[in-house]
Amino acid sequence: LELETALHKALERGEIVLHYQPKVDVRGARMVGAEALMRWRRGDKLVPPGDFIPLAEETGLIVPLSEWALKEAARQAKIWQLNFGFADSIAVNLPSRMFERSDLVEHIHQCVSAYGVPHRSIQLEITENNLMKDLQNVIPALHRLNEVGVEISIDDFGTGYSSLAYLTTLPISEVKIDRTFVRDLGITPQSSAVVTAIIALARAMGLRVIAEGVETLRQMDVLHRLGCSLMQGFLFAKPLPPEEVELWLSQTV
Ligand code: G
Ligand code: G
Ligand code: NA
Ligand code: MN
Repeated sequence: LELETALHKALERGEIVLHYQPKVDVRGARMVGAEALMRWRRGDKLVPPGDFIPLAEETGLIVPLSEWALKEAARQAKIWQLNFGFADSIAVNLPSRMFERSDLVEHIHQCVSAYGVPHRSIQLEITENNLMKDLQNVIPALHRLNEVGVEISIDDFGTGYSSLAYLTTLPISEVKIDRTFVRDLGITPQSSAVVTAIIALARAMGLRVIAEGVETLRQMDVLHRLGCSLMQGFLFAKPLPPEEVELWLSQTV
């Protein structure tokens, strides 16, 4: 309960911040977007999301936290657009609770309008498991988001049990190959079989495919050879405070 109260106050006091992990196109080593990841500045410590997101999910605080993250991402997109000609999107992770809300699309509309950025400046990541867990609420939301130009990326792809035939009917733009498959690339033949299949599936469905958790040159090479050139991972950059992302933006735009 103490942590719950502290987290609630943290949001009010502006102690929650977003860090951003660049998404890279290895053809040309260009940054092509970024994923926003929450941090809690608690005193002189930076609390990682693993230490407070689960509690936020249990208590429902994840809803105001996510609403704040959407607004903050729109604000950051505007700054980068103005100062660096940033034309890509910032991805925000959305828990399934946010898809239960009938006003999700309206809230996103308000966030982008408040800062005067296009809807495509915000991308949403939803995990494959959350997607499949709540299709009834998620599907109508995906359609409405697609209509206004907010792209959806399926996070942790390959770890769930989605019906692939079913997925082809959803308005999604991108699948993110889960890091567990990336980790074992070049180590186990199964991982490259899975990655090959995901890339073929994404192609057939007309989706972008991005690999997360890329840590080594070897993983990068295998992915590139298999036809995946979009990547994210410690090999390129860890999640960075905005000032450090700006070093990337000033070099690559
Ligand atoms: O940044 P890090 O690797 O520590 O993130 C750990 C976990 O916390 C990841 O599963 C990530 O998706 C989740 N997470 C980080 N930021 C957010 C956020 O803004 N919203 C939600 N729902 N989850 C987040
Ligand atoms: O899928 P999810 O949204 O949980 O991914 C975000 C998390 O992944 C963050 O906690 C981030 O710090 C972590 N992450 C990002 N790049 C890498 C990487 O190359 N290796 C590992 N192990 N974790 C990573
Ligand atoms: Na994610
Ligand atoms: Mn993921």
